[in-house]
Amino acid sequence: MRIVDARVIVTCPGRNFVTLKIVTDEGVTGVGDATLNGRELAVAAYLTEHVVPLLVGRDPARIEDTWQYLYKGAYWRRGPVTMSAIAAVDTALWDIKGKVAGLPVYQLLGGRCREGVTVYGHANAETTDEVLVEIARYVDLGYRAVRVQTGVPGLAKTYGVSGDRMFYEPADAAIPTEAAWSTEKYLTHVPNVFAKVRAEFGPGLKLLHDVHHRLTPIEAGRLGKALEPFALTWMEDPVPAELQEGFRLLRQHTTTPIAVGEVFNTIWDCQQLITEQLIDYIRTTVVHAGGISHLRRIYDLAALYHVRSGSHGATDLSPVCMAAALHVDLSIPNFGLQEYMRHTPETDEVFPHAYTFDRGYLDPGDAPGLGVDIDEELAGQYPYRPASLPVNRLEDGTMHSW
Ligand code: KDG
Ligand code: MG
Repeated sequence: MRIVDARVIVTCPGRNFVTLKIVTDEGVTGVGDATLNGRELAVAAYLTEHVVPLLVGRDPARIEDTWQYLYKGAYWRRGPVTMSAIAAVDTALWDIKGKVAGLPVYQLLGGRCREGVTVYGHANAETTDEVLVEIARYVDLGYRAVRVQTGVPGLAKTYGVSGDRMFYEPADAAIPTEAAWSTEKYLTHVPNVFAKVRAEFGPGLKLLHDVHHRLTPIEAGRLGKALEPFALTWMEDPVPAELQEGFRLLRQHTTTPIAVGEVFNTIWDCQQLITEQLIDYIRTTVVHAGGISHLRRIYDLAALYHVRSGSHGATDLSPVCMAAALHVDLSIPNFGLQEYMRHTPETDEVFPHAYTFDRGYLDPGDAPGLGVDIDEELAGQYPYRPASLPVNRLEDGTMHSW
């Protein structure tokens, strides 16, 4: 079998997605997600100009060799653009391998390790009273784990709080919108929110919170300590993670579990975090961390060090990525949680998929391959729209982490 074509499809059914579709001479096709929020066209160009010409004529069965060829062959290693492009190829080749074998990809990865993939949803609202209502909505839908974000009194806009509650979309304008940030106001407010949430929902519900890289290690230590009585499942991205050794300081001050990794691209971004046991959950996922092959490598390393998976699953990761993530989630021994922000009906229509949600669990289904496709004709009706992620400044105007 040979690859005869590879198409890069950019579409915007409510938000932008980049998808690679690989076509073989026997008519079998595979899809891979290549979406990099706010930088979509960079990955589309990388694929179109530099990767697709190398794929035509190759044997689609040689997944690892193709990964190594694209990674080592570029000379310029790592980085979100390169790794998202490699991820798309890798994912599409696993899809083809599954279809050729007549098996869902999770069977090729070793089969089921659990009955379903436990997911967490996003409850968000301006006020604590409103967020209690939102959490109850997820509990009614059967969710066992909920991420909780609220507005911060005195700040006009806060990360993770959306007008449209189920479909949070931060990339809202061509030129980045600007928000103001105060660490002091935030640190005073958040423990009060979780005190009320825990009192209302009791000990059974898994609670999570995303700090979105905004604190220093010692500030994060203070927050983690203040949240200990409310037994969070994790505190996410407490600090910007370029400085892996910075987590040592935070770790000395709190037993609140730490999750990190949605912006990581390779195992090298989290090697120290994992091997020094500085984190509890690694949140890399298929599209931004080099595809199914490389993600498995990260999760295997993590398994040795008691670190569990917590794959990123925001709406800017397409249903193709979600499907691929579920096959990995189902088949690894050290699965923790899977983020599940629902896609809009328009997105779901462009990407017909076999995965289903039932009482807090997702299941990839048993269709051969990944069980997801792109309706190219429908995708063509939604042209690309420039959209950037926002930026964040301190109240005096200093640029801060978003
Ligand atoms: O594109 C950026 C989003 O994916 C990110 O802000 C979402 O932090 C996020 C999360 O945990 O889902
Ligand atoms: Mg996050």
